[in-house]
Amino acid sequence: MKKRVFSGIQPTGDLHIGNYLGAIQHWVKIQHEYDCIYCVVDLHAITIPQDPRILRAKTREVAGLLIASGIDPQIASVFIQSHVHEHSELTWILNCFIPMGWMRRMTQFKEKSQKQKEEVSTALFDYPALMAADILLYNTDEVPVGEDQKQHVELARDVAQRFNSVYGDTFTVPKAVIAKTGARIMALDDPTQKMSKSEEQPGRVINLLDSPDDIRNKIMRATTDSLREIRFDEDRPGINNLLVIYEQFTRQGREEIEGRFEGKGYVDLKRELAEVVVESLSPVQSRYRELTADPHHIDRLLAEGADKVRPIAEKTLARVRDMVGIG
Ligand code: ATP
Ligand code: LTN
Repeated sequence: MKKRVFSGIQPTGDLHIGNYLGAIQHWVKIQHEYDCIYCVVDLHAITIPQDPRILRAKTREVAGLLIASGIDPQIASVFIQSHVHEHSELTWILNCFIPMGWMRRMTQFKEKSQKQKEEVSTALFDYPALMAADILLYNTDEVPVGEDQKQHVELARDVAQRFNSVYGDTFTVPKAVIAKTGARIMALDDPTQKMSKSEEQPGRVINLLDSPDDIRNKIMRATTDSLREIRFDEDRPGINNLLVIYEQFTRQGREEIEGRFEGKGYVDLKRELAEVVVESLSPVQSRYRELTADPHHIDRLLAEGADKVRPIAEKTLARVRDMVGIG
């Protein structure tokens, strides 16, 4: 029996090379080894205000890009969170078992809510409970996520253990799997900030659907420093970030890369990196175009994805309802 992996991604903006290198590439790689379920989490997206038309379009775009990046819907399952109603229902039940104190410790809420102050939704506070429901519905063993989501996965783990100790074995206790270093891609114009989907500043982020010219322009304008040497060095975040992107796309060793650029200038590195990124994204972009040529095709794939995972969710929820004594 293969171990079950579950992960999710929010359709809250344009997917970028940080998402690709830090998460999607890894999801593609593990799909043969694990029983993988990948979810586009539209219910999480609406914890902050969204334009309905854009949300619907982005949800399909993100799913399409996951598949175009190499996630094979015949091998892994790809679906939209709101297509499986069990996510919402289990969230409510878990809410009844999560102490306020645990939720108050969640650092992401503190950061995100600062921007919106009193306007912030109740659901944003409850975001980790929905995430716990996502994970626990599918008897998940492992959850590949970035460092920033580790605390949420640990909450899911704590809830599973608490529920199991009250009612007897119900949930598989999941564990977070954090990708190794090098996976954190920084913004091109400010390498002290993470490259992020919700950024609107042009020049910051390389999106997976950017044209070759946009990619070249953004990389040529990326912030570096006034030194000369091309070397992996975390104290020089600009040049380090460009080298990490080069490393991640080419899969070459660090010494080999430093050797290649010895005696060369930043412009040479940027030119070569731009071509590497353009060439790496080109097959993803053409698969995406093929996949979306018929707009109904992706919807069919997503309906099939939901049909495939729904029975697992239904079974877990039926057991939970029974244990809790509702219905
Ligand atoms: P948002 O700005 O909406 O928080 P995001 O771009 O940070 O979006 P998430 O939806 O939070 O993206 O993340 C999806 C996946 O991509 C996660 O596994 C996350 O760790 C990974 N990821 C996001 N940004 C980066 C980045 N800059 N470098 C590496 N991995 C990243
Ligand atoms: N919160 C995550 C997305 C997410 C997720 C999940 C990840 C929602 N549900 C379940 C793993 C498992 C994020 O912002 N990256």
